[in-house]
Amino acid sequence: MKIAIVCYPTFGGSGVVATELGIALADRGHEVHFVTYRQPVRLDLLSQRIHFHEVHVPEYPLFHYQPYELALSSKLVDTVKLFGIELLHVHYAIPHAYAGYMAKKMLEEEGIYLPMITTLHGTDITLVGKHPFYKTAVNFSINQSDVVTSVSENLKQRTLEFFDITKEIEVVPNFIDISKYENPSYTECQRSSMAKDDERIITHISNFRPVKHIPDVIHIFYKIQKEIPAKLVMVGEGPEKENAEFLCEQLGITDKVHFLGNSNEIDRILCFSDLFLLPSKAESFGLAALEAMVNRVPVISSNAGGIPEVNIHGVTGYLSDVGDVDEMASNALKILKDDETLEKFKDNAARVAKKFDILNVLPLYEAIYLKAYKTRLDATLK
Ligand code: GMT
Repeated sequence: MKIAIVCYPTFGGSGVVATELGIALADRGHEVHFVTYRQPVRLDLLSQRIHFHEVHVPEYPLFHYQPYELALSSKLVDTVKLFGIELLHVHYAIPHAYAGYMAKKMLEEEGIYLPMITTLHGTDITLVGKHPFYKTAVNFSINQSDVVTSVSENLKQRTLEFFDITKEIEVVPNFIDISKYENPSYTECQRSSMAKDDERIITHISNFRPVKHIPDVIHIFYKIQKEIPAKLVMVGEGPEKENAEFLCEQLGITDKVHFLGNSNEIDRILCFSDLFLLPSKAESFGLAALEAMVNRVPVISSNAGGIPEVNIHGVTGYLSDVGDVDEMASNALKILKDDETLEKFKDNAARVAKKFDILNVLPLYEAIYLKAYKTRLDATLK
């Protein structure tokens, strides 16, 4: 099938999922066309069946806001016509579902029917999408999609609660390619570059937005390092990073915290991590937690949104109410207290992560594509 994928190309879960999905689809013989404003960060290989089409938004002095949706919908129409695209999959509703709908309508004028699948990822519903300024258009474009999917059961329920949805929402969880971890390309884990042998390594990876509760990460670590030798590795960039660095200074723990910035090699960091922290205020799924688990890293998290569908309390880590840093720190110490307990949690994390193997999830997307493709055939026969 020839599939166009629209996503955010930056570091962030929805873009990562869209990219990994596109790569896996191409491996299965589909022709995949990414349409976005920059080459997606995890797409480092443009193979024969993977294409990237850049959306340009030329600056014009009259515009206070550049019309990205307009440029995206135009690019989609041109790409569909030029490459004979049969299906459109947009990741993150805002503004992708809206631009996709416009492209659909323009193509219909020319007798081309383009089925559109919209995957809801999280803040496109819970934070941004339900804002009164966007809600009407988001609601409309979700309902105009041929198939709607959400990355967790919790996000599906939130969507039904916040919006007036007339479409069925299918839950397709995020995934991980387990085979990559069975034969890792990195041979040795460079733990000694980060910490001494007797120190536990705690890691957090995110885009450092307020929703991630970055100060909670620091406070949890502060409590841990008072009890046991430990280092904190902070991976990512974002608006909260500077405050986090300042907080570490205030608490006197700067020498124990490494800020690494954005990284494309998170597996090389997670391979030497003993614990992952995700105290988010909202999280539809928590892909970062799953990436930690597949690397045998237990997770201390909040119980927000869809996290409990991934991190299993008492098995792969522990869940606490948002903001309860005392409980999160004491649960972290429970896991880290001795090697035997830590090993047990590590094994559990890896075992539960296997449930989200791409081999289990890709067929769900392929079935959805076939269903959507059928609507195209039906429309063409009319
Ligand atoms: O929150 C992020 O880190 C980025 C954001 C995105 O859309 O890129 O992530 C959302 O989608 C991810 C992939 O489906 C989920 O794993 C994250 O939980 C979700 N983030 C939130 O709901 C806050």
